[in-house]
Amino acid sequence: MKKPWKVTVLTLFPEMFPGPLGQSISGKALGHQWDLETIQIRDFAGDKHKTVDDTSFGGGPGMVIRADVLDKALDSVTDLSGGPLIYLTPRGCPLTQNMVKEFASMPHLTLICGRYEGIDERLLQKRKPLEVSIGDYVLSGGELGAMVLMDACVRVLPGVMGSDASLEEESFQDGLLEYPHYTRPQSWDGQDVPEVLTSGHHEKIRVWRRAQAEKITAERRPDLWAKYVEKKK
Ligand code: 6GU
Repeated sequence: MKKPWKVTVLTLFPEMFPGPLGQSISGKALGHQWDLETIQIRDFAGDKHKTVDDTSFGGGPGMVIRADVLDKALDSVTDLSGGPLIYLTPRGCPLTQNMVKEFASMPHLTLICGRYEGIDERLLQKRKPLEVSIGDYVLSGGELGAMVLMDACVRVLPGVMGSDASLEEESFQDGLLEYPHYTRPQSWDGQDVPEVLTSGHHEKIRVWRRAQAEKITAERRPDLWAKYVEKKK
């Protein structure tokens, strides 16, 4: 059997994992299509008090994770060369589906989760991780960001989603938001399912869904809509 896709997470809160990734689609695939390893950064502290952070030189609020402690934790990662080293931080490059597909195609990811105000800049200078953000808001730590990134990767691994058809559908609608979905009952709360969907006319359904996806994208996400229009030209 081929080695499963693997993620190593460095964190001060390993108990948070697998958390929600132990449920649903990613949970079923855990131990099969992918593996998760956590490393407690605190285990690499040098003093008896297990100190991992200190105050910021120059003053200001909050604590900074020490470069020496995190560096030792990274030395303990055996398969660092199997893929990118990623630091989850609000100042990183915003995560996209293209990045997700690229990360999922590598054998191994190493994720650094920061807490407090951040990490000593010298550790970043030495290890040069790819800095990744999951959006323009501030979380109290990188752990939720790491879980978001892993969830997005796991669902595109071969053999994880029930049928690869839904992933194909996703790429077919590339750059557009999802069209609306309906299921039984056909009439509910005074609302009927659009007739075209029960017509059995596959080409008409395809055209209707495309038009709906375009309408929703244009209304809600002018940024995505502009890219889509540009690409279609
Ligand atoms: Cl990855 N970490 C933190 N702490 N805050 C964030 C984030 C990550 N992405 C957006 N905000």
